[in-house]
Amino acid sequence: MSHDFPPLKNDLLLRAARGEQTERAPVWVMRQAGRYLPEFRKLRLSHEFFDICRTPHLATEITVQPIRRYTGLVDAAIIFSDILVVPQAMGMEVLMNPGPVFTDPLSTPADISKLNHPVDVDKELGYVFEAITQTRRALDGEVPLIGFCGAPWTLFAYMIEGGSSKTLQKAKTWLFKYPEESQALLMRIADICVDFLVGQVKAGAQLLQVFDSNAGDLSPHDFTTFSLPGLQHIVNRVRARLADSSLPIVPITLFAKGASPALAARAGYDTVGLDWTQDPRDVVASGVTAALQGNLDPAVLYGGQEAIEREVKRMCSAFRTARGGSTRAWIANLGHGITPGVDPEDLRFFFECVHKYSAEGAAP
Ligand code: 1CP
Repeated sequence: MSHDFPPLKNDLLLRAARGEQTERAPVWVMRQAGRYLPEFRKLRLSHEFFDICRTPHLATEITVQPIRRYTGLVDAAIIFSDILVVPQAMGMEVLMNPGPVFTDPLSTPADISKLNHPVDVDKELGYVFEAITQTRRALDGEVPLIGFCGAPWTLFAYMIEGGSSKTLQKAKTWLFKYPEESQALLMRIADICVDFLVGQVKAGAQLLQVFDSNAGDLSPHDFTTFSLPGLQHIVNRVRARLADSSLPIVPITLFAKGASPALAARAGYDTVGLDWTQDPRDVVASGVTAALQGNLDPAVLYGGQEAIEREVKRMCSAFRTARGGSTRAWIANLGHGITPGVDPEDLRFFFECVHKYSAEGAAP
């Protein structure tokens, strides 16, 4: 590889993702570069959301904000971007005001012909690759950098709904009314995700995460029929392409929110992310052997420090019991993204509690 990045000083995340025993659980939180941070809100006042994503030095600055604030406490950075940059690369216009809005969502399969095909990922998403490379330099090896993308089903749902939706009625209509066209579009998105993730590793990403945030809206049968094939395609093709290009075969995490972890595990990712409705003891008992990530209810961060300490202790004990007494192969995190109203000092306390209660030899 042509990059010459500073050596990594903290590899807890990568070791846990590979299933190893670590001195304590590595910890980061989804959406850690975001609205709960005053330094983010300040920069956001003068810049549109997607302008920040498209401006590598701004994306770098925001990515490192939580690393700077929580030096020595947080064990990973995640590149500042959004899952919706993929639909943009496919030719769709997406605004953020304040949630995502597509100006011209797909309404019937005839609209698929309006999408860019094929998508030149280097050209359309090169700004993400540049941001990753700049961020790797800025991090100076303090912590590994995570790259990510949205899962085909979650992106498909946004492209049809035109924004966030409680019921996903339009997207599900497609699955049941146009199953073949839906599957073809899902696989087209999956192929773009493959190029995008491989490009992120080439640019310097050290672990990848796929967000299937809408997975829980599908029945187990429909998740298996419509979401799982794209997820499997992504992990298999990314690993093969990395090997063919002599790039590092980085660990890959699947966060399929709301899906059964045993089903999600069938996709074959190194790590399976859990939301807070799942108990790690049940997950391991159901035969899942992948590393696990999660899973504190993000709302606990509103409960004050006594609640945070009590719930982190409970979480550590659950993951430790799940693995027969060790915190092997566990990446501590919330069960979904951190929300805008959290006090950054309470997040600091969360990190400190994870360090204390996940340590080898800590009281069970
Ligand atoms: O106005 C603002 O500043 C927007 C807030 C914001 C932020 C900080 C959005 C809008 N996206 C992001 C960044 C973001 N999005 C990251 C960056 C890095 C980090 O984690 O620190 C990541 C990984 C995402 C991923 C993302 N975007 C997902 C998957 C994860 C999840 O939370 O389920 C989804 C569904 C989106 C869509 C999206 N982007 C933004 C909004 C408001 C939404 C709708 C869904 C939502 O409200 O969470």
